[in-house]
Amino acid sequence: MKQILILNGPNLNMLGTREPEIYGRQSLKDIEKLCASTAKKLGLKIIFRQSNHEGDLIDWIHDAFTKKYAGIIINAGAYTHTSIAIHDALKMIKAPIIEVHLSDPKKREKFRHKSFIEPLAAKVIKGQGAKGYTLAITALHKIITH
Ligand code: DHK
Repeated sequence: MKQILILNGPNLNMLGTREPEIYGRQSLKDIEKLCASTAKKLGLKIIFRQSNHEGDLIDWIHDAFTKKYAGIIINAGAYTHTSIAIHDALKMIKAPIIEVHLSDPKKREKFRHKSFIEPLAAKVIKGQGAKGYTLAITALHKIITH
């Protein structure tokens, strides 16, 4: 079964209680379950991770060199807008990358408009809440089965 890595950055462990009017009421655990069932239907297995630390996310991206992932879905949280280190790690990855955000950062504060991940992403899914993660899995599935 093909495996996909789903990475979540800082503060996403607080989903459900964190600014629900922006990020929704579903917890990260709810999103993980949603992702697992969507992936299962498509014959994919997910590895779902979250960290508040930039280095953890980079180490997990590096895992893609030893473990075979068919693709990576990443919501790097605020690191999206700041982390050249995550950009550099993702740049080494040959598998397709999908960037996902619950909100639409381009419609929010100016400091959220820049994404260091976007130039590397096969697709960016934003502003669709938790459903965006399922759309990201479907989009990735489409890419890897074509
Ligand atoms: C999540 C965050 O934590 C923010 O820092 C980003 C993103 C947006 C989201 O919408 O999922 O700016």
